Amino acid sequence: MIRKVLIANRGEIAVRILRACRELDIATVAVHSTADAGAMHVRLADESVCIGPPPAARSYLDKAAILAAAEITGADAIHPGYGFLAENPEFAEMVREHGYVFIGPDPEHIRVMGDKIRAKAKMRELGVPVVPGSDGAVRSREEAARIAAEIGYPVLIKAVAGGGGRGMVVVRDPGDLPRAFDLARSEARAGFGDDRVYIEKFLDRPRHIEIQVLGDRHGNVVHLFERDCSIQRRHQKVIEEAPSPVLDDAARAAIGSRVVEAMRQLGYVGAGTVEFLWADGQFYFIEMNTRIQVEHPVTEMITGVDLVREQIRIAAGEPLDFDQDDLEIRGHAMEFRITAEDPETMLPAPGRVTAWHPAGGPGVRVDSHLYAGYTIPPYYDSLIAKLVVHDRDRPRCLARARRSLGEFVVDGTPSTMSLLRAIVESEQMLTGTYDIGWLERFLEARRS
Ligand code: MV4
Repeated sequence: MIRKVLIANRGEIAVRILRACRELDIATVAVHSTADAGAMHVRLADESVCIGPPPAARSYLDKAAILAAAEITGADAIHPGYGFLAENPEFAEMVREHGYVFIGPDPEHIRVMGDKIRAKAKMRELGVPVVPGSDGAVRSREEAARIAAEIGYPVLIKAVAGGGGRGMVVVRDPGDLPRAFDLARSEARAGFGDDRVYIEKFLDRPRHIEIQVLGDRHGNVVHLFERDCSIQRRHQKVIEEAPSPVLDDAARAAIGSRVVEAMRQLGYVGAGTVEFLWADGQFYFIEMNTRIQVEHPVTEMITGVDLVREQIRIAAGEPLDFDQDDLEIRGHAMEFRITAEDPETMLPAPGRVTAWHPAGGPGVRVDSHLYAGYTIPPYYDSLIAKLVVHDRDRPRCLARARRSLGEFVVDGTPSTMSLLRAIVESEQMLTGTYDIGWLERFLEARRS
């Protein structure tokens, strides 16, 4: 039985978790740095504990401080949110060792999926389609040349310890491979302290489509369809939508059932997201995220499932109270990430919110921790609000998005609002014919 949850996070996701707890009559403990003393999640929580100075390393990443706060307040469980310690297997183990429920997957699954080589090998073993490439790290130029010849050029050399697009080298010509292999290894050694690299077939202009799953402790696993996250800039997602404009029901059911079967065999518990590249009508697994994700609301809007509530219920040992046949896609949803950044340079632009008027009306949801007069601190990521819109179909959803972005006011700090307004007026957004590189090309064209 979970009676009190410590939320080991901040910002909009801390408010989101707090809301789910309140609806379950679960008491809430907020932890905060000195910079977040006046933050929304602190104001709304039943209790709060200051765990350190502003730097994340001294506060939201300080495992001992968080566990001490749980001890002081008598919390039963800890929800890590996303980012910070959400996918840190040592933290998940420490939480359990100290007698608290970790609201998340088993530490071993966090560990496996956090290693891209092990994750890919495990998914291939479980029958999930993966990008063709090397079977693990590649040790020599000769091995690299042999594998590249097998899978065909262009190929991508990826750093095992890389992530978020860092440590990737595209090779289009066999003559360039030896030098590219050495370059990738030296960059990986310098950048991540680990020079292991692996090779994959380079997929040109794919889409990024991810499948949401939930597994309970009674062997039940369901998928909650897909999210199309292809509109990204420098590996930061900007707009996500569900369902994807390119999938039909047959493709959706096929990949969904493959993923569910894999998660069932794995014995996965909790919320998870299996990420794919989609190209030429085929899915290729790239990564799995063992946490709730920023973009989870679009899935909630089309299925009616409260994913954070399900995380808490699963952690409390309760079975899912619905099965796959109960789930269906209702309408269409889009999420727009509003960040306190200069829209041109993408540099963080902290500051004081002088005017705050979130959009509203039918089918509009705003997940945010902002309020008028709030000062956005410079120490953390720049996400300030998620505008999530839903309607019966994609055209209506897009019209609602345009209307919502038009009325949304956040003044006092630069934001990406103007960028989002430009994107929703674009041809590619209208037709849904974008790929992972489209936004960069669109912005480049606007600048030139
Ligand atoms: C790829 C790829 C093309 N081919 N792998 C970027 C970071 C990590 N999520 C995997 N990434 C990619 N892996 C192969 N074999 C293109 C990307 C990629 C990307 C993937 C998803 C969303 C945005 C992206 C932006 C640039 C590159």
